[in-house]
Amino acid sequence: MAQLTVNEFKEQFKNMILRLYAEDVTDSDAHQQFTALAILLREQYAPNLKETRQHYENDRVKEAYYFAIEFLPGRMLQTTMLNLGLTDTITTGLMDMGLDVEKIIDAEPDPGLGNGGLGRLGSEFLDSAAALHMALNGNGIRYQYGLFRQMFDNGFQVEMPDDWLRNGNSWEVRRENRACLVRFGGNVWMAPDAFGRLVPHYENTTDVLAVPYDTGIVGYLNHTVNTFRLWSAELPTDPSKTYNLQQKEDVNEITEILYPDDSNYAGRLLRLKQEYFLVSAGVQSIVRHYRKHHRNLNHMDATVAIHINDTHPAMAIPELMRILMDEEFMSWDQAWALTTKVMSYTNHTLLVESLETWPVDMVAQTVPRIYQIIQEIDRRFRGLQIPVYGEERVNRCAPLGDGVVRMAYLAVIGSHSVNGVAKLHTELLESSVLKDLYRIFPEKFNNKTNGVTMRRWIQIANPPLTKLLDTEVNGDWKHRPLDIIGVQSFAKDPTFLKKLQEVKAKNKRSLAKKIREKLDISVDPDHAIFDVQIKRLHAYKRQLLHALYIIDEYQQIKAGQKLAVPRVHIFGAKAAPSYYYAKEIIKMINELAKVINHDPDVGDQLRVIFVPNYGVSEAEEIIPAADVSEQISLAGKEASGTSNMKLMANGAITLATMDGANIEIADAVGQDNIVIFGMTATEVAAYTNYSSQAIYDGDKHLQKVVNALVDGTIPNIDREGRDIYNSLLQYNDEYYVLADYESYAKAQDKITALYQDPQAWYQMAAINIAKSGQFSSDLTIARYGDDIWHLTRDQFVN
Ligand code: GPK
Repeated sequence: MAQLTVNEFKEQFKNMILRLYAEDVTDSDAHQQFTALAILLREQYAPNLKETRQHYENDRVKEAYYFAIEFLPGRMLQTTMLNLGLTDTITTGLMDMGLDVEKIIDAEPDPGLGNGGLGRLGSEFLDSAAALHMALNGNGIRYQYGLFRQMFDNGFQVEMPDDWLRNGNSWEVRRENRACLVRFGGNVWMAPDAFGRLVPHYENTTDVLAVPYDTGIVGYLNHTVNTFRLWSAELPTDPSKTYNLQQKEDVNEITEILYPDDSNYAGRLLRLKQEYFLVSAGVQSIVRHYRKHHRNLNHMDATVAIHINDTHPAMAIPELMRILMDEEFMSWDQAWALTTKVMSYTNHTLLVESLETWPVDMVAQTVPRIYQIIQEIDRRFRGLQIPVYGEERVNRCAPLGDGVVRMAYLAVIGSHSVNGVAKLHTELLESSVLKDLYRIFPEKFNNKTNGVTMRRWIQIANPPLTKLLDTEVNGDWKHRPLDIIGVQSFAKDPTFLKKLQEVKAKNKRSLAKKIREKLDISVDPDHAIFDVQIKRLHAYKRQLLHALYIIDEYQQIKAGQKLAVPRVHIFGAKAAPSYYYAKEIIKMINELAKVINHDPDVGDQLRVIFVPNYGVSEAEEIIPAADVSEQISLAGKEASGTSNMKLMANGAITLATMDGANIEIADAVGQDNIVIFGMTATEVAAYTNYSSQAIYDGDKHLQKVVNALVDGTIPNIDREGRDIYNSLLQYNDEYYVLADYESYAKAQDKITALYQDPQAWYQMAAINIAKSGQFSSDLTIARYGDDIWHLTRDQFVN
């Protein structure tokens, strides 16, 4: 761990500003100050990064590589200071010099290299693994443009490019000396080489140079610094070749943009190229690294594990097969045995529309050798399994079928471990989405419920709560997340609960201040319930259900009733640019917000805040201030959810359907400390004769609420209101919003009732915090390490 006094830091910082910008600190701006700090911190941990690498290499430590097409690292300044134990030294130093620490923190771009939960989970895992001395490396794509910046124009979502690298990235190190060539297209045929071995011959391929950029992932107060590697596509440097403009563009575009679609499969050629680019570069570099110390790859599984995060990197399987056979001359059987031992796969979704299937022609043309190998995997799978399980079942779950490559099936067949991300999700994979393969390979399937890193979501996002836990709770919750259970012993202690209430009040005031400054809307932090729904905008997540309840409240106010407790409804959500319906919901909520926030009849009773550009940094501001956590997806649709865990850890009460990890949260806190509503997954599955019209016809109250979409209550949404209304009635309400409405409204009323007894409310909050330890990603990643990758780690974890 770094040792640095405040004075030494100030000296080093001033020198850094001078060296970088030839300026005095007093003349520098926040961005320069951030850059200087980042470089200074990088220098601090560089020796540990080197030593960690050497330790893994020299001591033959098994390393796992987490392949993911998305990561959402969040800003890294505060986490790095925290993990190096330098937060106090540096903030004191900066304040001594009269600098604005908050402004410096805000000057760091928040890398949007992912869409939502899936990308964020990968980054949480890297943070947790480093904290536990686990050798886990990240492998991803260095998108030049991250997820679009969202703005609202007249209530409509507008997407702006996220040029996050504009001012450079001080955390990364370009390592051109470790670049690899990735081959696309052309023709390939098998023919004997000079030794008579059957090897592929290629012609007319397009070769792309994959250049890695490495960032250190600093372990929490330990010596471990792991590597997070992002690949960038460039033209090969071969001086004998020239390229025209089109060729240059074709190469550059591979890592130019992140696909902005969450849980929705687009089937575009460029995406296929991104996927192969990532896995080919990543697998090649792993093999090359391994080969430094080994004469052959025969026992690679002893020190290498490759994890396929969702199906996007599933071509890692045929890519490793390719290298083992074509370059290392292994037999198919030996290569296959090794590949399946090295590979493991996590599924993140139950939505059929998000399961990747690539047209065979596209795969054959883009990565011809990989396609040949997939064909052989398919042929052998059929040959082996049809005699046992029959043609019908095997046809249903083979890697090739209906003219497409079925990536999830390929991933299951080529891995030794397949996991879902919450108990219910894993059960549903086994019983529905992957049931045929579960029948064949039951031993591969296991559950790993998601987790979140309390370092970012409590220690950094919520300093007042951190302080309270530090002073009141025994044990070492920062190292042993389960120790946070200590809060439970205060759940009936009025003094503690009062303090917890003050913590929440403080966070709500800070958020209210930011809302006023940035959005020019006043909210009342001292009386209102802060009711939060933050996640991607998706029909299955049912932001619409929440919005209908807001309409309901508004109509009550207009009818002359007073809300028992004022409410501030806070949304944060980006919609995929091509997801028309989701964008209509955004427009509708924004217009609803406009009417409500400006209606004098409403007074202070109701506010609707749609925070633009929701991302990791916005989450850090919102989550500590939340009273209510909306987790209201249609049961059976949300694989896990992770904002549910972050919010409970910050003392919000979960308002939820029995979906994803909500079920495990309910089990942990007990029915008295969570508000559950709506149909269960089993009830939804059994509900075959659903008629939204019948529900509407039978419920006068609901009719009035739904009609507000089309009767002018909300201005400026002629088209959107009509489309949403039609989705509910004409198209029979695919996500059962109306079916769950009554139950949801009752649950909301229950929240209002509970909130009026502060002692009871903060007792629930305390129990939620106390039980949140089991959702720490430290525990989750330890289970991946123990059960799937077989990594060693520090013993210091519950
Ligand atoms: C799942 F399939 C996908 C996807 O493409 N993107 C994404 O963010 C999410 N997810 C799930 O929707 C969440 O329920 C889950 O908590 C998260 O992945 C992490 O597993």
